[in-house]
Amino acid sequence: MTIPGARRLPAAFLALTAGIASSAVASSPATAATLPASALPTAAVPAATAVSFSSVVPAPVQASPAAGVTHLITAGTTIYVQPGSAAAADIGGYLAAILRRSTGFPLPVADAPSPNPADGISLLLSGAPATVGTEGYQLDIASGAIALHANQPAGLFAGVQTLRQLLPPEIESGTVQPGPWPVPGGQIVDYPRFSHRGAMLDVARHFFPVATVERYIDEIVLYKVNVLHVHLSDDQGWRIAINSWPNLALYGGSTAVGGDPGGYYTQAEYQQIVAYAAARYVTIVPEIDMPGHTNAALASYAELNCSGVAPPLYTGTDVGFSSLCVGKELTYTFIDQVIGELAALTPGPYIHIGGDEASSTTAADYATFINRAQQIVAAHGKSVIGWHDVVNATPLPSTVAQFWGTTTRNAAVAAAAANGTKIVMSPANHTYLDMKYNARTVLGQSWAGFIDVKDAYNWDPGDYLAGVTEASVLGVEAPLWTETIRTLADIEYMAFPRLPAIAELGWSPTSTHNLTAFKQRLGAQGPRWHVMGVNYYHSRQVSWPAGS
Ligand code: TNX
Repeated sequence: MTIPGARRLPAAFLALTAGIASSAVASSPATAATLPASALPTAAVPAATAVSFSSVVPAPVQASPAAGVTHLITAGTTIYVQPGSAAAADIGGYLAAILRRSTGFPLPVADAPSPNPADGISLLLSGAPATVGTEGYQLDIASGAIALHANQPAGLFAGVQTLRQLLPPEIESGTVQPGPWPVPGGQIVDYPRFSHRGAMLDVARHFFPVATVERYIDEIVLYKVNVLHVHLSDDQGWRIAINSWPNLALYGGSTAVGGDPGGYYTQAEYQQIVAYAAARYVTIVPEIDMPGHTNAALASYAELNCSGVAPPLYTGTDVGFSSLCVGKELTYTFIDQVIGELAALTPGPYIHIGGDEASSTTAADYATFINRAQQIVAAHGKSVIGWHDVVNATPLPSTVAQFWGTTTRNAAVAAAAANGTKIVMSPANHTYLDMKYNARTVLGQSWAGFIDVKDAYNWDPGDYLAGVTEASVLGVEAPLWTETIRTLADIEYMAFPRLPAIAELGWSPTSTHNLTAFKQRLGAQGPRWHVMGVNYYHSRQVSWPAGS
């Protein structure tokens, strides 16, 4: 599909993916001590080349720049990590892999010699204030050393993303760049507002290979997104191999919207995605949509249909016509086996059971079905997330409802929240990445309206739905449905620059909310996406720097 105004993808396109190093504290052969003097920096770098603290997305809780102070990453820089922590060593390896590609420096990863190293970049699991919690961090940048302190590895990983954004955009290059590599001095103390900061990718309407999902994970973690919800089944395709029901993937996965090629993940491939995500502090939430959105399953097994007759495979984009047979006991055996296999492959706490748009199921049947599905998920040791329609059943205390409406009032959701149900906020008119930016956008749909940057950013997840207070909100999620989305370039075009807006709403405190400042922060990402080969939409609502 041709996208007007879209960037062509530079050669660095596929070179982006930085590997997480193995847990060994890897040391590259050349250390600062063994480098020739000529490899060490000689000239002072003008501070003006350093990025500003006000360019970081999501906006940090507290950022105190130190005027005139700059730290220079050089060929002599060592990345120190918390001794005895395999996780810290892995994060050190991850940071080193990103920085080595563009700097060409050896950047050895070594155990920190003391709790306060006087040089290098230290990733330490000590010295962070308790207030930053499990995902927050404190970043201190002085001319002599950079120290990142966190209470947990997730906080180090988040802090590393901030550090990346404080380096010049060329740091994201897949090839060696001339530098220099200044980091602005000062202190950042930072932690998230919400624990659930999600993106969703629909791999059912169109299938995307493992490499595309991994690339998307690499892109979203830059904005501290920590959940990837994968919509694994729908009317148009079933995308995960289930050993006890093999035709689901083999037949139900064989096509896609418009008759495009299908595909599915083997269980090993799904586990590869889960592991790739976990190494980047992202929890995978797998979704098997039910009882509606099930034509691919119904086409694969005649016995799942109330009529006993399998419908043909479906490649259109209508919704709401299919349903599992609520009155058949086999339906629950089916769900039990599918969820059992999926739960065994999924370390995260949630299984998403969809539950949306079950328009060909009566209200009573819907409640019966969802209540049984909840019990089945619980029996496999997981909690349910469902689209907010599930509040029309009887949510278990652990069930989370994902709001996808377009209004600020929903009595049933408000009542569930008052009753203890936690809510993930995905209002379609603000967070749906498949909505067009405007009438000229070729990709996407417009049933929930056009969504440009201002629409994605200007709402408050903690004070949006009448009767749903911040305490009931688990977080936010930006879904990308893929009826019209066929390639990685399409995914990127719809996600950027809107996904970082949703990510900021999930992370940053309301005190930092400011559209004018956000347009500048977001604009600063443009040169990074250019270097990374991310195919982003040049929204006119963003203050892009010249040349991005
Ligand atoms: C509604 S949101 C759907 C999806 C479609 C999407 C297209 C939701 C829970 N269901 O099935 O893909 O709209 O924007």
